[in-house]
Amino acid sequence: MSFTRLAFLSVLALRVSLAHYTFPDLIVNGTVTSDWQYVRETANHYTNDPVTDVTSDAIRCYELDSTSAGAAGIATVAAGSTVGFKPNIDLYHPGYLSAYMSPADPAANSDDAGLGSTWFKIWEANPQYSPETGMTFPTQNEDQFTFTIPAATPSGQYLLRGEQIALHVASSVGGAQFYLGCAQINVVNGGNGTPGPTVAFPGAYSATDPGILINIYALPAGYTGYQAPGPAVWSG
Ligand SMILES: *[C@@H]1O[C@H](CO)[C@@H](O)[C@H](O)[C@H]1NC(C)=O
Ligand SMILES: [Cu+2]
Repeated sequence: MSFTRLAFLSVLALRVSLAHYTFPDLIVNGTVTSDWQYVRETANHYTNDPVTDVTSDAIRCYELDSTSAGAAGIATVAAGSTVGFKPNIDLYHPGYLSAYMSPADPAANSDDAGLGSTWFKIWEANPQYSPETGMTFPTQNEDQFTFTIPAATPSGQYLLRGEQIALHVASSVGGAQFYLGCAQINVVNGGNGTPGPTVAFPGAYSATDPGILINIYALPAGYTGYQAPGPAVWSG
């Protein structure tokens, strides 16, 4: 084997081993904001390692420490506008994407925001399935994901939680990898909707949910499609 080819393969191996990520950048008003400007800095800001225990507090916002909330700003966002998250590298893993919101009390940058059954899902991007093609992942390798804050969302401060559940090694309990972050936002020009159903983090997921414990390379006979974990999407 030539040295060049060996070097190439080493780089490839390195890239695979580093294929974890964070979601440090909130996208708002068509602009990618700075790292951790509005997203609470996460404990994996250096390692990029995922959360793998759905019962841990880290599944909520994965904060670095008690300074994460106060250190990040609060972005003003109009209801009905497009927001999103940009990971630090492309979404290398196949998975399921979603976004949740929680009305923040007393403020989006308070440590207590996001506790209790306060989270509602506003968006998701499911793996696709057909018997002919098997399971496919339209969002894999994207460099960002964006979605709309429902126009009916009441004005006020919220945590906005973006998440990918990566499914490449999800065939055993604890194998699915949760990449996530929480942005602090202030929704303006809101509506009169009643967001729901609501869930708590931890609590929303079980390690054995069919959308979390799944062998995407060997789907069971008679498989009919991806079953997303968590509540139904509230579209306002
Ligand atoms: C986004 O645009 C709105 C006006 O529609 C403005 O009030 C808000 O400050 C902007 N947010 C950011 C983070 O730039
Ligand atoms: Cu990874």
